[in-house]
Amino acid sequence: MTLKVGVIMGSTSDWETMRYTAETLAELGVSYETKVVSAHRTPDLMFEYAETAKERGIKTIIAGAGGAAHLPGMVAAKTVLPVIGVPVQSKALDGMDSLLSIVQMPAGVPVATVAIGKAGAINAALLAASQLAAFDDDLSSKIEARREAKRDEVLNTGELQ
Ligand code: RP5
Repeated sequence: MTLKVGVIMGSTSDWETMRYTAETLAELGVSYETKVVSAHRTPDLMFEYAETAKERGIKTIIAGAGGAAHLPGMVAAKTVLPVIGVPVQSKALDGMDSLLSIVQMPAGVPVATVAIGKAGAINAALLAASQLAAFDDDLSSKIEARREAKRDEVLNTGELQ
């Protein structure tokens, strides 16, 4: 399977959140790689990753980071691939710092920002899959099937008494 999504994160501590991205991509059969790339601790690696992602076949990058979460924005500055930013729930400020660091990009360098934490990590995978599904009917059917399964779960467990 060709490599499609690059899932990167600022620290190994982000894996607790970003594993939901990986799990969701795996569930949909989307090929991905995972890597720790830090904007602050390994800036040269971050630029190299962003600059070479496209030529390595990656179609979308999902970048998770917490606190001073500069990774998604800096990666977006160095590639024209779509970048989805996942704000990791930080200990000190509960992820509001991560969210605001990621979401307020200047016009011209977009980062699609999802919710803080687990929901955002799952949705980042679904968003990346939807982008790829525009050119892949089989993947589109898998996303629809997942939606339907979730709908049925709610319908089947919706009785509270
Ligand atoms: C950010 O700093 C990472 O994305 C992580 O969310 C946060 C804390 O990193 P650690 O101190 O746990 O390595 O760069």
